[in-house]
Amino acid sequence: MPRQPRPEDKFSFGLWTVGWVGVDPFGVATRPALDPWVYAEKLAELGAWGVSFHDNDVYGFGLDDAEREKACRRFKEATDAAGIVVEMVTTNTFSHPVFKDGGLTANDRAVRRFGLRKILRAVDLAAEMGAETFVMWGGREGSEYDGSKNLYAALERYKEGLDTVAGYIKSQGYGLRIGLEPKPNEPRGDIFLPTVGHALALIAELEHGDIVGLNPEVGHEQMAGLNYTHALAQALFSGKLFHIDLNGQRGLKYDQDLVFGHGDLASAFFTVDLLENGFPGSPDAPRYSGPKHFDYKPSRTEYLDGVWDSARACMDMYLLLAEKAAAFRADPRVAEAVATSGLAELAVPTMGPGETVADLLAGTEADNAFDPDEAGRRNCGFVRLNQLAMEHLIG
Ligand SMILES: [Mn+2]
Repeated sequence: MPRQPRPEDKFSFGLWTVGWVGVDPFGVATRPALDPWVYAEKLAELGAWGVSFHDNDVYGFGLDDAEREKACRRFKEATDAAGIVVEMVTTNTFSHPVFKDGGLTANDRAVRRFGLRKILRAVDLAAEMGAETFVMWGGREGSEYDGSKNLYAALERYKEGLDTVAGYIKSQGYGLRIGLEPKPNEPRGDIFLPTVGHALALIAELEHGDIVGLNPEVGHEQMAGLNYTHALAQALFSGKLFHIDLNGQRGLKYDQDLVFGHGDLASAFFTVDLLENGFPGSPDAPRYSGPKHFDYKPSRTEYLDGVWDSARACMDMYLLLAEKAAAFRADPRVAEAVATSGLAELAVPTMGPGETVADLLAGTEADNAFDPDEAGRRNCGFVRLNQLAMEHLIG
């Protein structure tokens, strides 16, 4: 039996996740599209706390203001009635052909102006809906051919676009923060801001970077062969972990968007351990307390029952892993293995209080007696520690 999610778990789903009808580059839909409010009501029934959407998940691309207003009101009434929070809103600047060369970094200036105006309208919508995070995934910001882009100007335009949106949020007094979502490729051959590190570097160049942070996605980091837990850690270290996208990915291939934990299970275990238990030995380090947002796709083999099964599975995987991680941390054998591994010592600064570089170069009595060969023979015990984690994970 799946575990019953609680509101304090803050599980949230994109409308486009359960709403994906199975269209892929090789085939048509394998299931029907339901109205957006039906997905929200069903997610609430399954125990989700929140929901998120792209502007065009709720109203069509070409709709006029009155139709747009009507669809948004209908959706907001449904979410309020179902007791589900709209925690994040984002903009679709990738589906329509106008965005085939990007929304903020298209060579065509008229397209960029159109894209920026669409994003600013979605910011207003996010504020109306009471969302706290505005995610910006630049899926079409990129290139297939390096000769087709002035890469310097592309970064300047990305910066200009982000500062315009962040400046607008501040000028309107909206309580929104922007979460950039890195991805290395797909749909573009190479997407700008391919990893968390690239995004942090651009944020550091922004005028309004204080309200711009990250929304790292499991699969997007793993598609680049990177470690998602390390990505979360780096974003936390920089005070920039504003939102997360959980899903599953199995290695360096197309964006699979599997159920959370159905990809690299050991990695998912340590992700949940970090989210639930924090950095071991650094109790004062930043923690993530935002929504656990799932951005996955119910596999194309599933009909509607399978859609709900997969949404339930995302939440259940997280809760199962949280139980395993808690048991791992509480195990006295783990405490002993942690002590052997010297894990706690990493939190001790390398230099002593008030110590100068000259002091360090002169060395303490211990420094001068230090035997590197003996230290090189130390058994770190990391394998034993990891085996205990695996024992808890599959035990
Ligand atoms: Mn995502």
